[in-house]
Amino acid sequence: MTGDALTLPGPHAARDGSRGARWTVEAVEALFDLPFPELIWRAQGVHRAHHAPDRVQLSTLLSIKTGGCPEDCGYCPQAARYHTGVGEQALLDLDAVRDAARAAKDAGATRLCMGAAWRGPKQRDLDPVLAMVREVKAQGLEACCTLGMLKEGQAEQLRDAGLDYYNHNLDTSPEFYGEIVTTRDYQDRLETLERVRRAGILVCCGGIVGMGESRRQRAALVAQLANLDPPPESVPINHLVQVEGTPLAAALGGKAAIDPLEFVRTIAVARITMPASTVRLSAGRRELGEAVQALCFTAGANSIFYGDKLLTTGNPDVEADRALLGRLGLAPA
Ligand code: SAM
Ligand code: DTB
Ligand code: SF4
Repeated sequence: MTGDALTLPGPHAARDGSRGARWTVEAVEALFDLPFPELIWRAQGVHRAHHAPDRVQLSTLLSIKTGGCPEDCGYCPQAARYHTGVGEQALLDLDAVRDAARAAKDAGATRLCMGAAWRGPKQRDLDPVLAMVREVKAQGLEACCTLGMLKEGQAEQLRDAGLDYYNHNLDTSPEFYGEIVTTRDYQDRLETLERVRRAGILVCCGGIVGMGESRRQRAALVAQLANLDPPPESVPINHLVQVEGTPLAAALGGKAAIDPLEFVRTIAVARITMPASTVRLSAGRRELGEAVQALCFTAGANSIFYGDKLLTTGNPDVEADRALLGRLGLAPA
């Protein structure tokens, strides 16, 4: 193959001068289609131009309200309607959050991400969460929340409490979304993201791969993320964790829906299309194994969820992660 054959379209320049460059699905798919070494080489180049190549940001997850969720996300062990063995727990108290924040900081994390299994918070839910945000900040950590859809005014309250990031994932492409979730739509997700952005909170927004989507649909997810204006500061790329009792685990039967190298490609394409963003190698690291994780870092991932647990499922333990980063010559950011 000649060098010319690898010349690809990049983002389209803004037509009206008001928005940033836009990626077409075709241009993103063309990146996916590159020979693997070429794709990784390009991603590594973009990574080095925008980030310290040997640094990895560490975020610790804490489930502040577990299970019993009314939504029907086909991947999620916390949806009340699926029988996954995840029971419903009340909102954690402030002392438990303080303890978790201290433990995360002592272990070397710089951010605590608090997740709640809600469609969205009611005001009586939000008040105690605001106190949690203040407490996490008082412990010297960045604070992130993922609470579902936000109503008018709620993002401003979170911002005033000191929230740094709000996580709200687009999860998959607009075309595939309706096959995974029916209790809300893509536009609902975009509206919450807009509220977060307008309030001046940093945006954490990514998705899940390995749900049975096509490569084109993965490309369409990445294009959606990259075309947010501006792109999210933080982009979590999750590999589906198949949890027994969820519709997706039943449909896929415990067999991974994609080749692990396709997951690495997704990380590389996210890195190229969102050069300044932090790309987080998120759920599914235990299942991916260390060699694939090493490829993900090489492809431009520069953040992980760090701690023995995600929200309800397992994550590599902190000693294993420290050892892995050490073996790769990577250091916490
Ligand atoms: N309820 C809120 C919401 O849906 O926005 C916040 C918590 S929800 C658990 C946060 C994200 O976790 C989801 O958007 C999804 O991307 C991810 N997630 C949930 N279950 C997962 C699974 N089994 N594998 C990979 N990612 C998952
Ligand atoms: C994100 O993108 N992944 C995290 C976090 N944001 C909230 C959640 C992963 C959850 C994996 C399944 C579980 O542990 O319940
Ligand atoms: Fe509920 Fe969030 Fe799980 Fe969907 S992903 S079922 S909204 S906790």
